Amino acid sequence: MKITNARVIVCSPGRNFVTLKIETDEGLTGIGDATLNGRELSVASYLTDHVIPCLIGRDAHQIEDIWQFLYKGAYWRRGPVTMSAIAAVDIALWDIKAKAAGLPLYQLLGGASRTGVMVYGHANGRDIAETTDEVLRYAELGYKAIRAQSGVPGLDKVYGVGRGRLFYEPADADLPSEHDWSTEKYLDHTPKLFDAVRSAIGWDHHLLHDVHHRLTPIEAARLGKSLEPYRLFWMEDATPAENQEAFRLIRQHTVTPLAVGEIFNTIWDCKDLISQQLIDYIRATVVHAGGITHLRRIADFAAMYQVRTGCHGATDLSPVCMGAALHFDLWVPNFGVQEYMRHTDETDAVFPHAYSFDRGFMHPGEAPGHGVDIDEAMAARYPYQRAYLPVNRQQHDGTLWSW
Ligand code: GCO
Ligand code: MG
Repeated sequence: MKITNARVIVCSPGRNFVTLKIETDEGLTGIGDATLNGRELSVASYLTDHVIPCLIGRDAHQIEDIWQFLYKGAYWRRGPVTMSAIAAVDIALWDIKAKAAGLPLYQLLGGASRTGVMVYGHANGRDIAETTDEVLRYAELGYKAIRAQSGVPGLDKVYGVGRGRLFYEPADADLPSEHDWSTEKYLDHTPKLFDAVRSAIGWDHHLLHDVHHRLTPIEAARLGKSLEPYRLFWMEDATPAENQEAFRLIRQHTVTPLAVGEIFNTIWDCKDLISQQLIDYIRATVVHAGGITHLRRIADFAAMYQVRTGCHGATDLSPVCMGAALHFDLWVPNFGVQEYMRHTDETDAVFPHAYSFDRGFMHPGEAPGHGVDIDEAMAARYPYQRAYLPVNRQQHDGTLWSW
C-alpha cells in the first residue's frame, strides 16, 4: 500500500490544532495529531517542507522503518517540533494499518488489558471553597480521580485556574500574557487546599496536583512532605526536569508519588528518572513523544521499574491524540491514569470520534483505526489564530520564572 499524498490541516475551533492526513493508493486514509501549543506553525512547516516530500511513494505498512527514517535520517535528533511531526506520521500510519486490518487500533497493540481507562478531570477555582465545590462536582460527574488547583491569596493569575468550565485554556493571548509568582505564598496555601478537599470528599477518590515546574527540588520536597497526610495520587512536575538528578533530592524526603514528563519528547528525557526509580508516573504522550511507536518503548522501559503511565491529555492535545492515547491506554500493561480535559463543542464537531466517557472511565470505541476523523469543510471555517502560552514572573522583583 503506497502513500500517494499527505497534507497538513491547521484549524482553530476554539484553539489551534495541527492535523496530518495521509492518503494511500488503496483509498485508505489516516490522520495524526501534530499540535504543539504556541508553536503550531513550526510543526506544520516541518511536516510540509521536510517530512511529506520523503513520505510519497513509501509503503504505508512500514511504520517502523518510516519512524527510523524520520528520526535517524534527519541527523538532528529529538526536540518537540521534530518529535511531534514524527508522531503525526506515526499516528496516521497506525490508523491506516488498523483500518486495513478492520480492527480498532488497540487490537493491533496486543488487545485490551482492562475494561476501561481511568481518567482524571480538572477541578479548579479562585479559592479553596470554589475548588472544593468543583472537586465535588467532578465526583458527581463520576470521576474517580480529580486534579485540584486553586488561586493563591495575593497572586493575581495562577496556573490551572479557569473560569468555571470543564476545560482550562492557558494559550489565551496574541502575545504571551504575564502571570505572577510567589513560592512562599504557594507553599503556605497548597496544604490548606488539600486539607479542605480531603475533608469534603473523603478517601474514596484519587486526588492529584500539578506544580507546573515552579519549585526548586528542596521546596518540592517540602511540599511533597506537607501533602503526605492527604494521600495524593501524584504530585506533578514538582521541579523542572532538564536535570533528571534533581528528583533524587525530592525522593529522599517524601513518599508523595511523583509524576513528570508532559514536555518530554523521547525516552532519553526520562532514562535516569525511570532507571533510578526517581518517579512513579511517566506523563509522556502520543503526540509529543514520537507517536505510538516510541511511547510504547518508553512504557516498556518504565514497566521494568514499576513506573506507570499517566499520559498528558490537556485540551491542547487534539481529539486525534486523545483517541490514539486511549487505544494505547487500554492496552498498556503498566497503565496508571489518563488525563482528560474536555474539548469545546466546536472541537468535538470538527473531530468526530468513537471514544466515550462513562462514570470516570473512557473507552476508545470499536471503530477500525483509532476512531477519530476530521471534518475538513468544517475545519476550514476555523482559521489559525496566533495564541501564546503565558510567561511567569517573580512577584517581588519581576524575575522571569518557569510558567
Ligand atoms: C497539564 C498541563 C497543561 C499544560 C498545557 C501546556 O497537566 O494538563 O500542565 O495544562 O500547561 O498542556 O500546553
Ligand atoms: Mg501538567
